[in-house]
Parts: sequence; C-alpha cells; structure tokens
Amino acid sequence: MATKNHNLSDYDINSVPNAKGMKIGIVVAEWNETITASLLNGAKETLIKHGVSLEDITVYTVPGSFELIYGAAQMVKTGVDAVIAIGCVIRGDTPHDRYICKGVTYGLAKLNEEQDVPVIYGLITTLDMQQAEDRAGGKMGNKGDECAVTAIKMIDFKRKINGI
Ligand code: RBF
Repeated sequence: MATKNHNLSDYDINSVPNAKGMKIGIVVAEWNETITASLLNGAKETLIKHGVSLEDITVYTVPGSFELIYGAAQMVKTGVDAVIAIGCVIRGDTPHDRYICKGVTYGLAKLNEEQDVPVIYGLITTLDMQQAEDRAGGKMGNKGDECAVTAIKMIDFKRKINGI
C-alpha cells in the first residue's frame, strides 16, 4: 500500500460535510492505552471541528481490540449515526497479534455488511511502539482524525443514498 508518506491527518477540509447534529459512538480498547487515548482525542477534536456537539459523542471502553467487535455491535443498537472502533495492536513475540488483527478486521467488516450503521476501522496495527506513536499524533498524523472524517462522510453517504 502506498502509505509511506501519507499523513493520516491530511485531508481536504472542503470535502467534509457539515456534521452538526450527527451522533457518533466511539468504542476504545484499553490495551496500549497511551496510544488509544491519543487516537480518541484526535477523533473527538476532529468531529467537534466539523460541527459535532460534545454531547452527541458517546464513548465506551472495552479491554482489548478483540472486544471492539462486540463493543461496536452493541454501540450500533444505541441509535448513533456511526461507530468508530479504536484500538492498537503491536506485533509481539508470538503470532497472537495477527490472530487479533484478522479477527477484528473480519468482525468489523461483517458488522458493516450486516447492519445499517457505518462502523469505522480505527485499528492501528504496527511492528513496534514507535510506529504506533507515529500514527497517534506523531509524524504520520493521527488515525483518529482520519476516522472522524470517514465517519462524517459515511453518514453523509447514507443520507444521500436514502434521499435525506
Ligand atoms: N489487545 C490489543 O488491543 N492490542 C494488543 O497489542 C494486544 N496484544 C495482546 C497480546 C497477547 C499475548 C494477548 C493474550 C492479548 C493481547 N491483546 C491485545 C488483548 C486482546 O485484544 C483481548 O483483549 C484478549 O485476548 C482477551 O482476553
């Protein structure tokens, strides 16, 4: 993937619809908490920058990234317009991280296919902590910003498809 120089916080501000009145659910994993907290902050700040009210952002935590699937599945039932799932899986000494990443990716993809609320993939999967820091407000930007913009665009997409 051509991500070498892609800054996750770079986007065309004019391409983002006004997000006033949009209700967003965010599910955040506690594993690698310093990273997921930065991703959460990025997402919230960007949502607010585009017009989402703080009261319209609901945040729940789950223990690890694997639990994001269940957390997001529950969150979609609460009446939010989109769900952002935030987690950070860092490569370890065993293949465990790969099973978690595959499971979460498959689980979130399945949720997107099977129900009506867009679920945004806010999982960063890195080889080490430095790469995670680089993508959580460091030199590669903040994946949380990218997720916020994606959530707004997908809500707008759904509204357009449904003629709203
Ligand atoms: N959860 C994460 O969100 N990120 C990780 O990097 C991560 N690494 C794990 C490594 C091991 C060896 C284990 C056992 C769990 C890890 N988890 C991680 C937690 C996982 O997502 C889930 O919460 C637990 O496996 C449930 O018991």
